[in-house]
Amino acid sequence: MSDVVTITREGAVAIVTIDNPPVNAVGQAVRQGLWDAVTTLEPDTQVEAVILACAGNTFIAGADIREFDGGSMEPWLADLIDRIHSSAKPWIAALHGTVLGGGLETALGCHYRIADRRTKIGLPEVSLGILPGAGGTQRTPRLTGAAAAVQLVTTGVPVSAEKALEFGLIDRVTDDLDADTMTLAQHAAGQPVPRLDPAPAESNLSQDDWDNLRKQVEKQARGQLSPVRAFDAVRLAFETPLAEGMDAERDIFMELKETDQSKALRHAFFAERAVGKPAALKSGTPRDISRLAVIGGGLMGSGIATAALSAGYTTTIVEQSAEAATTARERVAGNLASAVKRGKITEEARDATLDRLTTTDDFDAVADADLIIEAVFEESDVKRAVFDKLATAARPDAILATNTSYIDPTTFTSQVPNPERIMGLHFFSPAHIMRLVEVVRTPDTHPDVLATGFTMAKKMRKVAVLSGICDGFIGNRILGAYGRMAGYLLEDGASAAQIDGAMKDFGMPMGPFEMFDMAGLQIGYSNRKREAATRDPQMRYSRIADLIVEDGATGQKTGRGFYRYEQGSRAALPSPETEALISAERAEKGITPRSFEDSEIVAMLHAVQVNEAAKILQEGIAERPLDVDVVKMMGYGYPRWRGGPMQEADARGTAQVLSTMQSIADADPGSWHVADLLQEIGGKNGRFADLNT
Ligand code: 3H9
Repeated sequence: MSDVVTITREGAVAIVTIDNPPVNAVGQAVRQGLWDAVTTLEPDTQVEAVILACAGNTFIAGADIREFDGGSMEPWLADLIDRIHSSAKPWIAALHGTVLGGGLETALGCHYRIADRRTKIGLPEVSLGILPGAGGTQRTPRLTGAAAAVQLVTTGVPVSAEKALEFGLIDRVTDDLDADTMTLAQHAAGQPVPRLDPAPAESNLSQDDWDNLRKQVEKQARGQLSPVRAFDAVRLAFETPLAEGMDAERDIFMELKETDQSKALRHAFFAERAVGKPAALKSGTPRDISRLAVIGGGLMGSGIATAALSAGYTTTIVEQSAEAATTARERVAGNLASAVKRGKITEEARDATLDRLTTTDDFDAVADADLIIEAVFEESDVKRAVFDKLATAARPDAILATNTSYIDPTTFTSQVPNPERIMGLHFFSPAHIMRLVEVVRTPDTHPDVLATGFTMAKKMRKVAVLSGICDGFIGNRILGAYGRMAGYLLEDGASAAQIDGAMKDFGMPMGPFEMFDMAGLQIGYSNRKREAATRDPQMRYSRIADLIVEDGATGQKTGRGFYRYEQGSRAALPSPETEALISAERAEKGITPRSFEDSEIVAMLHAVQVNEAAKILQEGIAERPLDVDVVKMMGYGYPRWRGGPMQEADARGTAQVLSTMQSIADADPGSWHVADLLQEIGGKNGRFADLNT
């Protein structure tokens, strides 16, 4: 008998139970166990129906993703599912939890599917850069028709049990899974077994319709291969018999599994889980916290409060005046209202959530908070004033977090008793939607405080990444190098449109200059003016952004920045004024504009990010390359299918990245210095991934 698959019996019904924590992934041992179960049950004349169920929180959540990097695949899942489907006895899949990927495919091989009402059902393979490889693309369309199959397979987004029922993917939804499954099995026992029609599925779509649908999928995929190939496989279900479609599906699966995209997406999956377990957290125990206070109810503060409330925390926003407090409440209510609109929460849930919010202008209201997040204006003096007040108003054991994108949290350690309770949190705007949080530790921060930050972030359904202290922490420091290189490229002859276009073709949602215009050029301008005195005189300084601001244009909001914008539109159009200004600046500096290949632009912008990240790693600001990758993917739009800059460096070859970086540094040694770690890894064409633990 297998360790992970057991058989019990109740009269003529056999119950096959998978018990493979944490998510009952259908790895080799489970496949073998099920294979053996079929072998045992098929000839057993006492058994007239079989229930397939799972122990624990969930039915099978998919194939075991760790096996994709090698290891034994036999027995192949598709063959196992075929055997189940060909069984002379009815198999009934009892679904609960998350029925995903190979889990759903296994259920589709059964003859009946019954699901607990809270079950989520889907085929998320495309988000791992593959496609359902065990019949999902062929059996789903035969049950649901074209539209639902295309949706399920190409988006990867799971649906509710009710929706799955409506699609025809399952037969029943129940509130009493065990009892109703047994009743169904008893009725089915000894009856003819219903089987899927192996003929091509039917749809009323013309060839043109299919071609147009493919174009849509391609557009949405933005360079990602798997949704498009998965679409092709679904289409085959309408053109070929089941067996042929299955063969084609297996071929595409094998092809996609080996692509850099799939490797990057699998890396992203595991990296997003590994960031929550940095070594520095091992000695920390999260504290119990239930009451949060947020100082400042602006866009950031109200976003953070919305996330805190949604995570179940009782939350108080402290503002400077009663009016501002009211506005903060309205902001939170607005955020929750849009969540209702998007179908994320019900109106009742919204009301219950808002009931846990207090807004006030009384600073002493922080007195009962377990954790206080300061989210006031990004100015040291403004934040310092808040910490002065916290020194007496907060409980001496309350955790104090400063939300900041650049300010060193140790600025405040001398101001409050017990500075080991201070940490930085860098939320991304809008804070109730963006999932990344950088948790910044000071040399004093107690491991329990860090662990609490991570637990709180998880409850808020965010992904926390640990960062040490440096200018811009992990994400913005790398962004700084990226922006600087983009500025030099512009000055040297590439146009903003070319640079942005190249980066969008690479997979970024927007290019650097569109991003600058969207964020507004004013803050960067003020920062640069403030830092002018301390700037390294050896470092090349591109004045173009400053000149644009001094010409009265500060980005999208004012209708002009690097681009021109028509009223009410975000479409970036060429700005003759800005272009003239750039030409004049090149002439003034004596730069003869040269042309760049898009691939050169991408390689240079990639290399400087990897170089900065390598410095961040060697300084211990980030623990592992995967921490950098997650920050860039979750906070800065780095395409998941490239897995982040470090994964991309491994895919391109670190020797190549080093060589690009070396040329950049050789051409302008005042501005660039090759990181020792990049020298070391690139010098032997090694992999950053080998530093991940
Ligand atoms: C597939 O099925 C291909 C097929 O078409 C067949 C082809 C032949 N494998 O996320 P959590 C681990 S592709 C291995 O924190 P949650 C995860 O790493 C697959 N490990 O929990 C973590 O480990 P650790 C299609 C897996 O409750 C632990 O389990 N399926 C797998 O927040 C807990 O995970 C998917 O893509 C796996 N399949 O969320 C589903 N799944 O503790 C992927 C999880 O060491 N999984 N682990 O960090 C998920 O979406 C979520 O894990 C799930 C649970 C929603 C199930």
